[in-house]
Amino acid sequence: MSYFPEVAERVSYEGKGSKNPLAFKHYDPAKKVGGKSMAEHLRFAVCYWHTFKGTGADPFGSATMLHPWEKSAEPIQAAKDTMDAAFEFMSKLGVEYWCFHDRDIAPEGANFKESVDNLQTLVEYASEKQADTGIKLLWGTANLFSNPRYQSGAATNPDPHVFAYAAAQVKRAIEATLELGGLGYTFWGGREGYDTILNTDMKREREQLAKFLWMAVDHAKQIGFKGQFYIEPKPKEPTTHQYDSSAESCLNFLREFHLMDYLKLNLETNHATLAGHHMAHEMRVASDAGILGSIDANTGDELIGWDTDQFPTNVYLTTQIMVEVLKMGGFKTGGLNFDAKVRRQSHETVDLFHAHIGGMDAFARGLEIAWAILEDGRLGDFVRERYADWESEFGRKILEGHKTLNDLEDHVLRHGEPERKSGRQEMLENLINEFVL
Ligand code: XUL
Ligand code: CO
Repeated sequence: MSYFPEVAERVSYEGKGSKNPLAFKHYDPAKKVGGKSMAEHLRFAVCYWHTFKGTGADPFGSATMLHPWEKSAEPIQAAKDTMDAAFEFMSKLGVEYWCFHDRDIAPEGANFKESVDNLQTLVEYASEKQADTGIKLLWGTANLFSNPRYQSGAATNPDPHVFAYAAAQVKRAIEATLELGGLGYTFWGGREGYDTILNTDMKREREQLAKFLWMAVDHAKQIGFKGQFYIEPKPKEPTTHQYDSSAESCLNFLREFHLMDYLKLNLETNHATLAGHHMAHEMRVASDAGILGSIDANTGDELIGWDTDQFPTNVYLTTQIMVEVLKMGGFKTGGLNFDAKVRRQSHETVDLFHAHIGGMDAFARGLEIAWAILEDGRLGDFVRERYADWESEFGRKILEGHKTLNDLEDHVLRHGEPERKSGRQEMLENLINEFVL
């Protein structure tokens, strides 16, 4: 049985002139960009939660997407049907990776034991599907935010019983990820923050979160899970203030609790903009600290203030992202996970193909442009030249600690006013457009 009859075989690359909405115009998986294929550079992943479980519901209205794979009244059957649909979709799209939350793939049971059994049933089912299709798990995670028990947080809950529940759930989710050969495991602290500081002991809650992560690190060691752990920054929503609010706040947290060697960042574009930053800024922060791990590829809406999780189609954005990815030498364990959902009115299954094809094409084009910009070298040369005086004897001596404030005052008295130099912002924007346009 096919859930996606509108796409008969695998979506193919037809090139730029194609008018076929179900073909790639730029993403040619085998095409080499600087020695590596597009597929190897981009490492696309489909996210289970939006793509197969998303309903189109918003704060003003109920579901518009009634998926054919969720028709069965029997929850495990519905979960298996959803898994069939997922692997059919991913195979037809030609992506190599997927990502899931425990509660996306298997329904929560009447008690914890039943939830564990449900998860195990679906992990075994997924394992067969992975073997049949060759599709691999980029990362797994646990949903520690939907169930009412987590209303006041999971690891950061005032009640250690809830902490224990979340810990047990994470233990099982890491084990599921290990069983599926996952390359990574993500912690997004859905409700790890506060709604009001009036009822919150922030110091204690952050310490609890650190303890929780340390316990996960220890458990991973104990069971032989060698995948990469990530935390995913997001400043707000659902809570007023999330503790992992930005790349910089995550770095502060990881350094404070000595976790730098164990976690990298999974950065999401819409989360960056909610934090008041460009994605390129968040990526540079993580990359400079050596902990840029993976990307949740989406985008926000310029006019709506919440996390709209739209598919990325802006080539300027994908170019900036790929410049940072190439500069760090490419993904190691991470990839580009489409943590994105089709709009409420795009309720047909074919819309899922349009959305992913558009995102993949935008990133393929962004990759080519980014490669060309870096190969051209003028941008890098400009930045290097801008700081060249720090490589002079005078500059180096300051940084090496051989100059005092007295020495610098002498320098100013001797040399007077510094010469001002243009930052050349407009020239550089035009340079980028040479490649984008
Ligand atoms: C929420 C979000 C999550 C994480 C995984 O904004 O991005 O879907 O990616 O829990
Ligand atoms: Co995300």
